[in-house]
Amino acid sequence: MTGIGCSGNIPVPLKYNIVRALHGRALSVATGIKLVRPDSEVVIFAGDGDLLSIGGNHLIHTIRRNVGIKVILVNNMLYGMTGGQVAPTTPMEAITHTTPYGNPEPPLDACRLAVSLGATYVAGGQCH
Ligand SMILES: Cc1ncc(C[n+]2csc(CCOP(=O)(O)OP(=O)(O)O)c2C)c(N)n1
Ligand SMILES: [Mg+2]
Repeated sequence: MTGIGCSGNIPVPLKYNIVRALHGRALSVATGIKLVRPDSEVVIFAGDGDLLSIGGNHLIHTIRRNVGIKVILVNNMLYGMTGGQVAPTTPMEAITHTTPYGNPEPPLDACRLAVSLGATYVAGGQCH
């Protein structure tokens, strides 16, 4: 499964069946696939905007339901595909196209959110 965003291109070269859902809805479509095909391995690649902003509601309830899917949240701390707008993960004071004077809002910690909702496995990493 992929969301819509730069990160949605990650699985494209892989030889798997790939479904692209509407921006923010990858979790819901993946839940449907897993329920219909419980023996399938369902993995989502999607961005921080996709999973935490427009799809934030779905993230909460997908974790709560624990249907057995894996989510790779690719956090580049903004909306990359649409040109670099502020996202819920953008650090405070960061300059983006929509925060030219610096982001006034504190960022959301996706790993802590997932742990608080009872996700069975949570890990975070950094690339430089
Ligand atoms: C319903 C809907 N709203 C808005 C958009 C426009 N849109 C496309 S990609 C994107 C944000 C992508 O950001 P992110 O999910 O963080 O992915 P990135 O490109 O940073 O990897 C938005 C808002 C859309 N395609 N569909
Ligand atoms: Mg992003």
